[in-house]
Amino acid sequence: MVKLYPKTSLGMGLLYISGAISWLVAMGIAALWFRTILLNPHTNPKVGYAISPLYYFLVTFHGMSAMYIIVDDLALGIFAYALYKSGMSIVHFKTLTVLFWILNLAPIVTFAGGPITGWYMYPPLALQTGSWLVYHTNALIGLAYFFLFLNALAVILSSLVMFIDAIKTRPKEGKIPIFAAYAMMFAGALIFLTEPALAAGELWYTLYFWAGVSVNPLTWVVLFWFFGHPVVYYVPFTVFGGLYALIPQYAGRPLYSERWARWNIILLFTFSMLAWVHHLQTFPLPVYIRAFITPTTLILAAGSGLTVLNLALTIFYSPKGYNYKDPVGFAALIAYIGFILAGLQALILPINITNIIVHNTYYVVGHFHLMIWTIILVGSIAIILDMLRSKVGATLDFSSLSRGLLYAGLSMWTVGAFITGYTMSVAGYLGLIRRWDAYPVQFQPYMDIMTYGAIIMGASFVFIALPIVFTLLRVGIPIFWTPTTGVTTPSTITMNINSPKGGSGSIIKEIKETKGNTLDNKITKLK
Ligand SMILES: [Cu+2]
Repeated sequence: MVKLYPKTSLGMGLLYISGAISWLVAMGIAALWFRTILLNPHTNPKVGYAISPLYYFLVTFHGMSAMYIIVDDLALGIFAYALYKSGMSIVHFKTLTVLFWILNLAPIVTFAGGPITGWYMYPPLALQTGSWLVYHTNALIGLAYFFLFLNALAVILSSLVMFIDAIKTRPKEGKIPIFAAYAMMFAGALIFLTEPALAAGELWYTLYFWAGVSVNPLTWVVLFWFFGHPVVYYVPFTVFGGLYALIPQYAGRPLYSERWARWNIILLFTFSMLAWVHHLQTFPLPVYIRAFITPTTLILAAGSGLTVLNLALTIFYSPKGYNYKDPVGFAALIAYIGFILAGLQALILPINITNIIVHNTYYVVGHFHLMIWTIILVGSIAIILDMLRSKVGATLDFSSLSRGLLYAGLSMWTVGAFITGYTMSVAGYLGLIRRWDAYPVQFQPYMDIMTYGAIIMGASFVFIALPIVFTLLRVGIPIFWTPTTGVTTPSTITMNINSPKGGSGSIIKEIKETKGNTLDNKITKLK
């Protein structure tokens, strides 16, 4: 069961993951709700635009809960697990638990005010009382921004504390394992270096409402995107670390090139903080800045390409073939293939000449949702399933019911995601602008398909969530988990020692687990 005050690294990981799942459900409901609104293009002036404020609130809630809460919960939860899996550990359990609750609960005060500012909160609209459905006084809107500031502060401190704990418990000899190394850089350093820009902006807005401090719109935009671009990498690049650990396990061989994977950290880390300028493409930028946008973004894409190639070669040179029949192996593979398809779709975006065709349209929405639905969500699910396996211990494994729900759910999810994502892309290419509830009627068939795809995804999410949530709540364990007999089946005997379950693999796994737990225990005792 998830402990509200965990004392192990694995428990801390599961706490943050539970936060992510809770908010994911809320933001998913918001998405289905505004998708239902979009089934009607509200273009009839007689009817008026009465539903627009609700639509814009749901869109804002959707974006804010994703970017300010869920991605951080997921990245930090995976970070804690990466430490556990690498024989490292969290040290500051009490601090991180308090930070977890601030991170997750503070934004409720903001949402209660009914913001329709969009998650990027651009001035001057976000500084007008009319941009809030419930809060209408300076004091209350200042409070709403202050609680967002507290959320950002908790994110920064969580990543910093976990990073420090990782350094404290790093292996005495040899390199930091690749999973933990990625987590340290992308769920640790990247967060505490870029999130302060958001925190500063939010504090600035608070002071605007509470003390009349003036806000410079262009400075806001620069501050915001210095955070707003890297934030999209908090989870994917941390998940890369997880895939570097999981895919070799299911391919039954070591990673094709660990050296590439390590060098790639430097490339991804540097360029993820340079590429944000591409968010200013509709600003009247000088040519040299435009010339900066395309290569920085494409070099970053090349770093992702290197990850893809490294994993492809690992799968291709697998001695016994990739084990996609395991739910974790299956999810990792879907995340990987989805990432390639979602990445290719995006290549025209950073190029100045082609960006103009699709800028601010559903094409962009299609791009980042395909990324979110594959590498971020399915990639995290692969890691979460692996976490659950570590949690229940080597004597239990997914039951046939769990496997059925996970395969069906993940397949259905992927089908829905590609229907919705590619329809978004096509509609965007044809000129459908983002964030319109009163959109031109000729786009209605596309909107309908997107909504039906989203409903498929919503339904499939229930399939995937059932075994995960029940295990986290420690309900129905005998239904979702069956004992591993300990008798090795022929297929597992011949597999690599890192085989995910059964046979010799389970012994190795048990040793690893004991190692992780002992370290956790030692640290708890030390405190
Ligand atoms: Cu960007």
